[in-house]
Amino acid sequence: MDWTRGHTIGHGSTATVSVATAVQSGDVFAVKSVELSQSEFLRREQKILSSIVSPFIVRYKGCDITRKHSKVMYNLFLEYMPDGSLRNAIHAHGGGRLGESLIRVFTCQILQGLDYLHLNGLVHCDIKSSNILVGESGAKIADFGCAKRVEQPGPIAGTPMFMAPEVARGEEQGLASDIWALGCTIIEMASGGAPWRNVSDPVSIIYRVGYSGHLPEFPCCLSEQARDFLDKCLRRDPKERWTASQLLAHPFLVGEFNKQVQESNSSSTSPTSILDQTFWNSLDEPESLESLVSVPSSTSESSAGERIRGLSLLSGPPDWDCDDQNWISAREDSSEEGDTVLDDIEYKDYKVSW
Ligand code: 3AM
Repeated sequence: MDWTRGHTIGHGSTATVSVATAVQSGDVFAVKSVELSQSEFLRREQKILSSIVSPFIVRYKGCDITRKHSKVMYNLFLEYMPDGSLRNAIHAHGGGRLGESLIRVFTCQILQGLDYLHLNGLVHCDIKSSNILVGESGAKIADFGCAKRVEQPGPIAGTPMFMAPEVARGEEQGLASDIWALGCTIIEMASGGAPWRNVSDPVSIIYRVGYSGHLPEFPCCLSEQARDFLDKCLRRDPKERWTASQLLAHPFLVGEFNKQVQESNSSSTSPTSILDQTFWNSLDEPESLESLVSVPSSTSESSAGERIRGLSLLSGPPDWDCDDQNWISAREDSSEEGDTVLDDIEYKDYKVSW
């Protein structure tokens, strides 16, 4: 596939992410790029993402290897998620915390993604708000650079602030560890801050998580139901933590889950995905975006779509104009500026087995 690289969206821990456009179709997608010699995490991500499909996981669109200046780059193509990370969405929202009805919608979507992964024997190993991306259809799990098969032994991976106690102690990293991290992500959404307060350096965090016997503080703004849900995620003993399937049936989520399933299964008058564009277009503009985002669950009659749409409008559309001069052609004759696609044989030589 011929493609052109657009402006840089951001720099992650393993790669630089840019917008890209397919030359023939004009389709816009995201490309994660890193030098081939440092592409271990990205190739691991490719291996996993290319084997899974879920509406709750960012979609894989291919990969290639290009030459840019004197560097050989590994590129991973992904569905473009226009509203960026959930972390950004939390911070973009006034007050830096989300209302409970929106927390419920996002939690339900992340959990459906986790349920799918776990049923397929995969552990994500790095669930946190900056690894959840938001688009028109809501939240999707991204960044599979640390993911592994559940039975696969391997080094502990992830982010200390979100590590479960058994992971911090280096004992095991299994399906239940993702559930703990989901609990930490809910705290991020509800408080706008880190799950553990007053600790910042990784060693202190690991000690606190692994050995203190404490739990992160539950945000006081959450309802009893939401706090009970958190309690089922944040059990220090991984055997006591609820599974993704059990949590989807918890009273905090069950109504939302049934609604999302119904919406996705319903007829042509309803969206095929809960936030189908036609569906968006048929919705009335909200009177107040603020009220959509923070409306309390007890009084909310709005659909998941309306609530997330409110959030996406608050965070603003991407700025397509700012970096136009940086667009380059992937197959330019001159390799001075652009990425030059290397041929398939060279690419296959670099594929890793996992
Ligand atoms: O640096 P920020 O948080 O603004 O959200 C991701 C992050 O943005 C974004 O790239 C940055 C580095 O990871 N990102 C990652 N994958 C993306 C995708 N598929 C993406 N943005 C849109 N679509």
